[in-house]
Amino acid sequence: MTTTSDIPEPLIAALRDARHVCVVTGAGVSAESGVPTFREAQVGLWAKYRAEDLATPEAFMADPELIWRWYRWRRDVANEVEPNPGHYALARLAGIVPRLTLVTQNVDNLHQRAGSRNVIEFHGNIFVDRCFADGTEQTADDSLDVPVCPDCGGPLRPGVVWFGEAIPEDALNASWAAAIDCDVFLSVGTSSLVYPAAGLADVAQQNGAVVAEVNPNPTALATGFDFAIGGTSGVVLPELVDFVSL
Ligand code: BV8
Repeated sequence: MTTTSDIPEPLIAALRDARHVCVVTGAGVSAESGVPTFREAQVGLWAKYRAEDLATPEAFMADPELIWRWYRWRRDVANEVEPNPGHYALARLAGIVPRLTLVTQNVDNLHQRAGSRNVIEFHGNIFVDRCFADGTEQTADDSLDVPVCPDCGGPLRPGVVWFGEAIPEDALNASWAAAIDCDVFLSVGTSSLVYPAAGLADVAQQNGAVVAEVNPNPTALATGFDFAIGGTSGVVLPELVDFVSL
């Protein structure tokens, strides 16, 4: 069987036989929708900042107005784009394999808009607002530069997980359990630099799963995986799902 994306036949066979498939996605899955990846140089006003330096509680406390401007810009970007064939392929795969667990590091809601259900949002969701003090979900008054919590009067923050913050317990536990239980683990569109998300592939491999990466730029972890497919998710995933569905 020849494929334009060089998808190895043993991987397709493993997916066809799989009882449980776990997929972890990163910013690369949204790249073909037009959302800049997390570590790509930022554009325009944000070109002079590194995302890692802005996505921290320290940055928010130092300049909440700047951080709200950054997240509102990212919300606008996410709202202006559409899911791409890679997102839709993963939603389709969920209807083909007996069980699929989709864990995303992305905060842009594109998997959900493509029809994926029960998405585990490992790093939260950019469209959720939370009280900075106690993390309760609130509704921001977007007319304010820094929206305030109706309960405590303190600042609200975007409902994402910043560097140095713990992953939401339910998301961490569910992802960990899926990595342990799955037969095939797909790491798609992530640089595998951020932990604990990047550690899930190893958990899967230690528990006997077949592990494959889909990324046009092989990551440092890829050499330890069973397969590394050097292509974009918008091209590879639809083809992979077509072959699995045959
Ligand atoms: C934690 C949400 C502990 C926000 C994000 C010092 C102090 C504290 C912690 C640490 C520390 N040193 C290290 C750590 C751990 C730290 C970490 O891993 N740092 C790294 C940088 C070394 N991790 C944490 O802090 C985590 N928490 O450890 O807590 C703890 C425990 C208990 C109590 C308290 C604390 C929390 C990390 C979460 C950070 N938040 N996002 C926001 O979005 O604003 S992470 C951020 O990186 C995004 O979520 C992003 O998804 C994620 C990973 O990046 P990628 O998705 O991989 O994106 P990237 O741009 O890097 O790569 C894109 C890839 O796609 C590339 O490989 C590219 O080749 C590929 N690609 C491009 N186009 C395509 C494509 N692939 C396919 N198709 C294409 N078309």
